[in-house]
Amino acid sequence: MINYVDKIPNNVDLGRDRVLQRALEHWQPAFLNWWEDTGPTESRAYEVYLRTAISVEPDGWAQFGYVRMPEYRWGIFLQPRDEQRQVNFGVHKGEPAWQEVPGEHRSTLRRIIVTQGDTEPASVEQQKMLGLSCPSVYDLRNIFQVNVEEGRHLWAMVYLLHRYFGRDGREEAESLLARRSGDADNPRILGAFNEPTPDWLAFYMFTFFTDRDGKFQLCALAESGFDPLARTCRFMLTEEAHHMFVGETGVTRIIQRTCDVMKENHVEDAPDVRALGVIDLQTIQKYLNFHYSVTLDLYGSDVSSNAANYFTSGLKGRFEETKINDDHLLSDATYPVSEVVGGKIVMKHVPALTALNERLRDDYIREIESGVSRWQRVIDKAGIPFRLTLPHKGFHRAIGNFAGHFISPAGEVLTEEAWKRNQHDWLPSPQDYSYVQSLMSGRVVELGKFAHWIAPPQRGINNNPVNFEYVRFN
Ligand code: BYC
Repeated sequence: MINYVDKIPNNVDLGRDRVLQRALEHWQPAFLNWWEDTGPTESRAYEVYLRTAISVEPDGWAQFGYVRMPEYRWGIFLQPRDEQRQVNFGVHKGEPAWQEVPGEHRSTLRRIIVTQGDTEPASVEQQKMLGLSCPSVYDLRNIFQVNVEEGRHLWAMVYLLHRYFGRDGREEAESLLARRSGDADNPRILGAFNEPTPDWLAFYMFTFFTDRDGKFQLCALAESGFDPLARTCRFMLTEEAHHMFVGETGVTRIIQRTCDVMKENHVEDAPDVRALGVIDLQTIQKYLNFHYSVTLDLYGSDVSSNAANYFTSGLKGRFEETKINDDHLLSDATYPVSEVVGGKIVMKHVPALTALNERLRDDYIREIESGVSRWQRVIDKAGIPFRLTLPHKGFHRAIGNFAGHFISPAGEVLTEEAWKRNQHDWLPSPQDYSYVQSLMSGRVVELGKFAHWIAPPQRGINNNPVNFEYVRFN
């Protein structure tokens, strides 16, 4: 069970280590200042119907109730320890899982933890303004739930930094509160986390695409031979599922609404659809292209010696590592990666050890494909002849073998000029963003009401009705 008596809720017996407890209690007000500064705008007094972790057991972790967000009980929750656990891959395979950081991997491990930790506050910063244009009280509650949990994920990484990395760890924990998404001088570490999330379509796409990178990266870290990292990631994954649900159902509801309006009014062309105040499917496709491509970059280079090193040293595994039937060393295996040679995309086989980023990206793409086909079903059911497609893996990439090349969504290698001529057919143009934002100029807060451009959800949260008072505005 979780200790809620201490200032910092935890299930790691924090009270036993006074020095650590004091260090974290020192970081806590800095975190609250950060939340005040960059958390959801104008939300301080709202009472939000939120879930809070009460136990890390799979069946009973969430308790729902009204909470003012600055009073949310952010804390440190790790999955219970399995005494028998071993390092399951790399050269240390078969050794007992590490309970302390192995000296030779200290800086690598710190870097992975910092990179993971950096994304969490970044996403809160990116979503700061969205409450002011929420399509319903139900959606407002969901974004706040996502935000407080990203805050908790930051706590999860900060705990590891403080507990296992001494002074360097404490300094890194401070820097996590100092960087800012999109800041010219002190930006967040990874590309996608410096992109704006300017509207709710972007938010749902982000939680569908980018939070799912979170899932796959956390799954890979949950395999880590460094046991405290594995255990904290396992618990984070239980929270991540709701974020992806918010994204997937949010986009589904937008598509549903658009299709309903198209059918009722017998219109198909984008300008006619827009004239009816909903988001045309072409614009949804462009948002999809954008979020998919910037998220693919988050997996790093296709061929990466960093990734090989993380694996060999037992720090970061593959997706579902222990379910894979091979030597877990990858000494002789190869893996296909693409590259652009002489204006053509060609496949080549490289040592699998160096292609682990690409492999994780491919695992991710498979899951994305099924999500997109669920969206497609809504369109098909409405009898509308429109196909949502995933662009080619090389489209609009800034990291890896495709960076610096100009690939169309269909996978043709183009000149820069040809690509630029078409880019606004593929990615949202300033006009597309303005149109979407014009629909979201104010917030909808009447209980049970939804903005014109989105369908209501099928059900509410925690068995409550859709028109439940999920946020009390006070
Ligand atoms: N943007 O060898 P390479 C989440 C850098 S999301 C900018 O390819 P590596 C969440 C790289 O740092 C999950 N820079 O990279 C979602 C390196 O820099 P240096 C977050 C990039 O190390 C929604 C250089 O390029 N977790 O949780 O194999 C809401 C060469 O890189 C990018 C993690 O990412 C980029 N996109 O792989 C909230 C897990 N990509 O050394 C939360 C931890 C690469 O030359 N991170 N670079 O200065 C990792 O495992 C690895 O750092 C990466 C990169 C997979 C990200």
